[in-house]
Amino acid sequence: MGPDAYRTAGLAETLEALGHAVADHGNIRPLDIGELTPPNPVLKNYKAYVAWTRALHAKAAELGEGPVVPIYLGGDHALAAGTVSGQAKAAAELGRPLFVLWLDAHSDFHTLDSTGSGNLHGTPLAFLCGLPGFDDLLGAPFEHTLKPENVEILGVRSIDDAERKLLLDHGVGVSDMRRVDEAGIHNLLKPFLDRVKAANGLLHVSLDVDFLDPSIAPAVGTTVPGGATFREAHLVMEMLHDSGLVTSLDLVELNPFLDERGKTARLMVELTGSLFGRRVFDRPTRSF
Ligand code: HAR
Ligand code: MN
Ligand code: MN
Ligand code: MN
Repeated sequence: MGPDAYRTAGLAETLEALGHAVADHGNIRPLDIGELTPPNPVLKNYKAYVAWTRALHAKAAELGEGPVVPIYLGGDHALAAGTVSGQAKAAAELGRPLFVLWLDAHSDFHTLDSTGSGNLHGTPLAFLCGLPGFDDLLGAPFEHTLKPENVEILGVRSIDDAERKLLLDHGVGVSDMRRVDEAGIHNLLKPFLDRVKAANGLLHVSLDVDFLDPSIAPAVGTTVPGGATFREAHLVMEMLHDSGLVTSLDLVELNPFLDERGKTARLMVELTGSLFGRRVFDRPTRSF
């Protein structure tokens, strides 16, 4: 239902009003993958994870070659296993490194072994960074793994013990909400964007609804108090726009059943508008 909620909330119209040409590629379907035995009995919807990842990977590998900026509408954050792996493959073909900004209350860094809940939306980032055990997802080892230091998880405030250890062992960039409060979100994002730029990198942004504070974005199944404010979230999007670096985007975890009259869907659309160039006030540049 997520993609239709974004359509209803005016995502295409918002982007068109900013001068962008928009093509809606419609809803993707999962691939038919036959029988598959989950490697761990606790995993939920494992076959669906594999089937969707393969379909999304193929689509993202194609769109990632450019010149478009794909926006992937979820659906669950498990979607990123397919979209980011496809973008990473395309980036490798272009000979450029892929960086990922993961805006989320959670770090989604469980392996298929370490997850206690079996909720697969808690695992995509571990797959993308090349942790072992995920070979079913693409039917072969993933070749274009992200460098953990090229990932920045921003705004996180819920990390399980097993994830904390894995994040530290692999050197993933993590800026938790305490650091956001102490340093200011601008001061955490700026050095990361500078690194992407210096490396001539491509930048994928994966925006989980629960990055936002539940008071402004209630339509998500896994709310965590103390999320990004309306102003912090817009500032992040405005900085991303100004950087000119963003080459792909996920909008994930929206559950329209939990929304209050479309408020969360509209906010996500507004934030996307800011990422694509909406601003409050611009003084024309004058030289005197
Ligand atoms: N870490 C918890 C688990 O593995 C919660 C994961 C929740 N993930 C999302 N996406 N909602 O960020 O169950
Ligand atoms: Mn989910
Ligand atoms: Mn997530
Ligand atoms: Mn989350």
